Amino acid sequence: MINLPQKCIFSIGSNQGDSLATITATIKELEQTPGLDVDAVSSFYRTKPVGDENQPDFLNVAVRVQSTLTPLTLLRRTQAIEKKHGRLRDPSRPKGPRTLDIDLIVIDDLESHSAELTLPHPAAHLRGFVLVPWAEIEPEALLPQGRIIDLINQLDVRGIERVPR
Ligand code: PH2
Ligand code: MG
Ligand code: MG
Repeated sequence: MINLPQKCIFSIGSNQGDSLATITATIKELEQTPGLDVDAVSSFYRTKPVGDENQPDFLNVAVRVQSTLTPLTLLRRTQAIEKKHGRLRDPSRPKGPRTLDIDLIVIDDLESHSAELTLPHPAAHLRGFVLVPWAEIEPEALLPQGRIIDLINQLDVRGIERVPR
């Protein structure tokens, strides 16, 4: 059987250590994954922490890939990259500081409600730090809740600043 490539969007975030270097290395590691091609990378954005406000600002980026891997293989790969970068986190702070977080936002129009993977990401439509970078590379993108550019208009995005290249 031939697997057709599927379009996937990743949201990458970091607010511990050298976030710029970590995210840049992560994008290279995604590129080096067999069965996966990175086809668009957004600008980097400095974003105010959401959820747990008592932590440093994040650096966030959106990455679009074409992949023939299964959703769980993709997830395992992102988890391995997170681990390699010493994903330090305090279990008592699920939305707290981290060296690297790679979230799978959508895979084509796939819906998943398994224990390991919910697709589309259940909070993506509420998070400016996911939608603003994503809209830069894919302004026409849709979520079940609507067009991402319309969703952004309903959010407070004042804490999100594009980092000049
Ligand atoms: N990630 C979180 C919690 N809060 N805030 C911003 N700005 N960016 C993130 O990537 C982020 C967050 C948990 O994954
Ligand atoms: Mg996250
Ligand atoms: Mg995550």
